[in-house]
Amino acid sequence: MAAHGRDAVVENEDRERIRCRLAGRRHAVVCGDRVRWTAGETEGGGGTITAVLPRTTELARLNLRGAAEPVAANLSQLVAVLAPRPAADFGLCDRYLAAAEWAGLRACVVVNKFDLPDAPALLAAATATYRAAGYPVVRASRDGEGGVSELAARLAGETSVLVGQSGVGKSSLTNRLVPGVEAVVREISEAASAGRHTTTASTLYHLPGGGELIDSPGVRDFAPPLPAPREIEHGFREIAAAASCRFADCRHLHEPGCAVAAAAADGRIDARRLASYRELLGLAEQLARPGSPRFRR
Ligand SMILES: Nc1nc2c(ncn2[C@@H]2O[C@H](COP(=O)(O)OP(=O)(O)OP(=O)(O)O)[C@@H](O)[C@H]2O)c(=O)[nH]1
Ligand SMILES: [Mg+2]
Ligand SMILES: [Zn+2]
Repeated sequence: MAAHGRDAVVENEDRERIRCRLAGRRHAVVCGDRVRWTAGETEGGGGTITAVLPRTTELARLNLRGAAEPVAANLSQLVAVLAPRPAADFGLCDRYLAAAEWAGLRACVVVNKFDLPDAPALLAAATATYRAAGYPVVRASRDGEGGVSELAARLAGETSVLVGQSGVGKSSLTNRLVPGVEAVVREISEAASAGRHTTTASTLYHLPGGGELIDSPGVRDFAPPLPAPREIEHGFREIAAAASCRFADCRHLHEPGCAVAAAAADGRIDARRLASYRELLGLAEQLARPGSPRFRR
């Protein structure tokens, strides 16, 4: 349900929660993991995680040392949350969506805080970019009638993670989507961050209509571990779909007969998405060079 370093909250079949500690040194445990555990003999009734079961999917990020670090496991869907405030970062959203593609997750984009005056303009921009790419774009707001109904329908039956910049309203949406959870969230975040209501660890909740929702800590930036250069285009589904180029190994930079460049020139592919693709391709090629230093942010 939640993990922080070697400490985790585990839920059993009866939905009872047990504080557990991960045994051994080699493995990490993350939110969404399925684990084998044993009840502790100690007072307080904690347990020990003895094994992390194989993951069906994994969302990971590059950490500060340039190594892949799992963030959440066994997901079926990534939900990228944008808001008018803090100002939406489409490049960040592109990197999250690419991570979802490489990890084999469904993905959608939420334009949150729809009560704010500049939200309709953001929805128009996000729709133009992401619906054209093949992603559902839904509006949401923590308040008001129907504020989360469209999103709730998207989450039903899925194991979803809410991701995005700090302050876009992920926890507020979680509170609205999971009745009765608000007090717990506030309590935990106040204890952990001295009154700042910012999420410090991913936490999994059961949705009332079925399905699971993970509220994750906001980020300032996010980079996924990159696949080989040839796989980068599969992080951008509309680019991969348009890539009937003259050369089979076209990188969609400035090659003659590039179908992707042609699609961008007549507006069928968003120029900003193509720029995000080229940026990640550049990084992947840098990493693939023999003897290249590891990617640092
Ligand atoms: N106007 C408006 N403000 C909102 C809405 N949802 C959240 N907020 C405000 O946005 C701020 C951040 O909300 P959170 O839910 O804590 O955002 P978060 O994405 O969980 O932030 P991190 O945990 O730091 O990643 C708070 O001050 C909320 O009151 C909304 O729908 N409309
Ligand atoms: Mg939060
Ligand atoms: Zn091309």
